Amino acid sequence: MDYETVRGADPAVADALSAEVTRQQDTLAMIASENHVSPAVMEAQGSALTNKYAEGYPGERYYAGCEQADVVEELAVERAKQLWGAEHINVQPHSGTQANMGVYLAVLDPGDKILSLDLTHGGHLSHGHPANFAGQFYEVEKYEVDQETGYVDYEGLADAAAEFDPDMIVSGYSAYPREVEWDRVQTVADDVDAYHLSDIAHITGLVAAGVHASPVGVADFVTGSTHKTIRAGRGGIVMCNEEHADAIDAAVFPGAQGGPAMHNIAGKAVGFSEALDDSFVDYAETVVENARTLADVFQERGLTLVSGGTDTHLVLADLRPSHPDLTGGTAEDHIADANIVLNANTVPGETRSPFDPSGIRAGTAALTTRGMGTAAIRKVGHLIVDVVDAAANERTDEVIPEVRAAVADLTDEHHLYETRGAFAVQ
Ligand code: DSN
Repeated sequence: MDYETVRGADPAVADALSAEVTRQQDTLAMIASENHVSPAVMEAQGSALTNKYAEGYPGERYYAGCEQADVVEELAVERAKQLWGAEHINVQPHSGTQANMGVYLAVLDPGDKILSLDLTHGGHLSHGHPANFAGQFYEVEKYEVDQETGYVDYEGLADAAAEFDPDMIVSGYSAYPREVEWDRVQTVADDVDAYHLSDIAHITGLVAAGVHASPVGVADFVTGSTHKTIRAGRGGIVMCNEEHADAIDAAVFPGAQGGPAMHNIAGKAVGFSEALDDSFVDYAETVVENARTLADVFQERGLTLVSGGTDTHLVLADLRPSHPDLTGGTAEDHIADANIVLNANTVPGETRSPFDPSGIRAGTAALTTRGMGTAAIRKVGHLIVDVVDAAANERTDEVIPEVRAAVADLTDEHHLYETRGAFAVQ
């Protein structure tokens, strides 16, 4: 990808865009919230719809000239309904956080109470962190995972709900490797007469493929992002029953947003269509199988995993027991130096700063898109631990060049835009 047209207009940006493609080709993307979309999704996102204002919804726009915007949005909605089975889906949120904002605005008043998982236990900023609007507009209390097991402490959640009497309980997490028991959260929400928002941003694709239980039809609201385990480009969605449809639509626009990013909605439509292909189920199953393999290798090599494994696309390692003097941030830097890109992450019972926490989080969605199976993932797992061990033993100068060479073999074998797994595009 040379970005020739951009280069003619703006060589500096073209250089950065080309270098980014090279970076993605030459590194292993293991940030659990990242993936690689198909060229078809990218082309749709780069389409003329970026020029169009289309405030409103199909058939009810505030501006003229929205015929094609309507076609694209209706396709996105129809395909999303097939993927997740919700009665009503709004595909306009610019991101998962904007989707959550839409839900809060739809049914909460400022000052209402939200009960959500602690950020250091796997929650998300938009579930009520003080630095986010949700923590500033609403009164927020936290529940936790059981620090022994790493699983959501559903009894603790029930106790916290009985004491706090929330208006909304948020389930669905950003750094939680286990299957969420939506019914158990719903029971608690019913007991305290609270709304239940299930934020499946990380597992949207796993839920669509049926490899993780679905909260649709259980929780009042389900939000997701469209660029993590589903490869439909950057954005968000909100799902609900017809009962809440008008409130959600009004909360997303004009409540939280102005004009929808129609080019991104086109990307969603294309990505959803790709995910409706039978091959997507194979993809999602392989993502989870690969994450389990990564978890096995990490444990064989002595790392301690939060919850002892995974049911999803991600693993979360607590470095403190095996490498007490190595922070997640230092590990992340050295691993990145070896061309494997993952992120430092807080862990339950965190004793360090969120800016340099004690864990590392790694996901398999992007590597699976590159066509990697368990044999390749085993190699990757060993390479990561080679670097972690080297960082703890001050042997990085010797080990990182070896790991970089092994990563280059893997990235050459699993080329990004020539053999994209199921799509085999270009
Ligand atoms: N930043 C995303 C993640 O990495 O989990 C969530 O928004």
